[in-house]
Amino acid sequence: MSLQEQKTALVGIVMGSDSDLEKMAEAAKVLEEFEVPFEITISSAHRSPERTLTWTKRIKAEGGKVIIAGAGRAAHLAGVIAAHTTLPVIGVPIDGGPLNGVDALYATVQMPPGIPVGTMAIGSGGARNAGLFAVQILALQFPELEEKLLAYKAKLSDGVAEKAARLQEVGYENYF
Ligand code: RP5
Repeated sequence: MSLQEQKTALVGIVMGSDSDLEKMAEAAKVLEEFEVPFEITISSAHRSPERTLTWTKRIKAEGGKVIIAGAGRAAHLAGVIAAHTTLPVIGVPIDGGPLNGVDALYATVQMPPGIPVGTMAIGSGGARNAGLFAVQILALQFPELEEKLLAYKAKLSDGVAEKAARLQEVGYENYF
């Protein structure tokens, strides 16, 4: 089945609270950019454990291939989800609390051996990378995503060259 024929979500995005949304929206933006069907919701490992479990099971049952989970503070969301599924789980530590996301980073990345969570950087940059990482996983199955990823990387590279060229505009000699 091609990506265009895909009717249900390939990626499930979940976050612990609506206070995470501003950061986690970056993951959603990437999936929109790459036209990957996804669904997004809020569920908490601590406040709504049953809802989290039901959502996790449903995503896989309906054909989801990757889960992105973002949470702040004692961020157990990605780890709990990983405990309940064989899908790859990408964790995003959110910098919402007084420890600026270092708490969430440790909670997300320090999984016990046996239950991996692919942990991204703290905050919106990590959420963006989570979206891209999900696309890279899906590109193994959908060749059109591989094409789009190559174009994306070429654009990134062009952007660097443009920035270097602008150094001349502010008086620096551009050697490369
Ligand atoms: C975590 O606690 C959530 O992921 C959020 O980052 C944090 C605070 O949640 P709220 O008190 O803003 O709802 O579980």
